[in-house]
Amino acid sequence: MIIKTTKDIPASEITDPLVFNKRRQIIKAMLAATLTGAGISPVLANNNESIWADVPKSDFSVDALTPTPAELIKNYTNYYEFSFNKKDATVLAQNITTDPWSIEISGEVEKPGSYYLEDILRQQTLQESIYRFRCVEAWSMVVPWVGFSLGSLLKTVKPLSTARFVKFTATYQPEIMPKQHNHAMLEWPYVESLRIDEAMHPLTILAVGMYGDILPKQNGAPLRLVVPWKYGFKSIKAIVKIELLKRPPITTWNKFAPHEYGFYSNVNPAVAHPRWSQNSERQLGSGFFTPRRQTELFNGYGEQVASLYSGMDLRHFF
Ligand SMILES: Nc1nc2c(c(=O)[nH]1)N[C@H]1C(S)=C(S)[C@@H](COP(=O)(O)O)O[C@H]1N2
Ligand SMILES: [Mo]
Repeated sequence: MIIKTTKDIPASEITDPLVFNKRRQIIKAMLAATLTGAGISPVLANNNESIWADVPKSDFSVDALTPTPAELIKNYTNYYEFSFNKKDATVLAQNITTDPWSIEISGEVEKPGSYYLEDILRQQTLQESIYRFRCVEAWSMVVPWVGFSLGSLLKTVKPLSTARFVKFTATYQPEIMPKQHNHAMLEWPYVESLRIDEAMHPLTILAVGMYGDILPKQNGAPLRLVVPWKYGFKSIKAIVKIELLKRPPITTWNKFAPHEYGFYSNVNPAVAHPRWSQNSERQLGSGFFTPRRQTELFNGYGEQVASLYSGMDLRHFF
């Protein structure tokens, strides 16, 4: 369902230069209006703490999963543009300006263009998706994301039949992202990609929030990909460009070490990383004596996604 709020908030108000600087507040007001319009509790209008506390649950959200405490998710971040150290990355990421933010969508589409994030949000239905998240480094967590379906966004720009891959590009801002001065190891900006059917799959979301509130900067604000059946590095943060392509693009980690980081990077306990096993994982927040979790094929989402790879040798296409 697409909830339109154009009636509630005139477009003139959104483009007004005075209001321009307050886009974050606009998003809050807009979402409050959206949810009220949908008959959902308007509590959030005055509540700055968790603006999206009442968004409906996605069909793919697993209630039985206990989310990892927010403080752990916020303080254990991989954000290589800022630092290779998880704590430093968290601190340095606070320098990113996420507002205003626009996203270019181009390539094999009928309607390419550049869109302000809040204009995209006005067309999309936000949902909470409680997903498992598995990093290739063999740690994992459970995150209550707030986001919308990537497929639903892609449909608005009308992909051509020639579109077979989706390329995502993260922001490039060496002024505030110290590691982007060095292109020797990783190439910048950070790039990731999905096959078009993976991108259109309803499990695949673009997240703008977590724990009912705006996404913390270190977790990829204002907009990041979340593909829960793949290793975490596929879930690119701070996206500024989405391109639909005929051919698979070169991606950051695959280029850096092709034998270690495959294009697919589906979570698979049977395919070890060349330097460590992927058979089990350390759950963030678990105690010293808590046993490691047995890693599941497709991170436990096999029922939903295994058919995307039927007939493929997952060892070869790792
Ligand atoms: N732009 C960008 N996106 C990124 C990364 C990064 O360094 N830069 N790291 C990836 C990796 S390796 C992981 S595990 C997840 C971490 O997400 P989190 O910090 O929100 O837990 O983000 C992924 N997306
Ligand atoms: Mo990762």
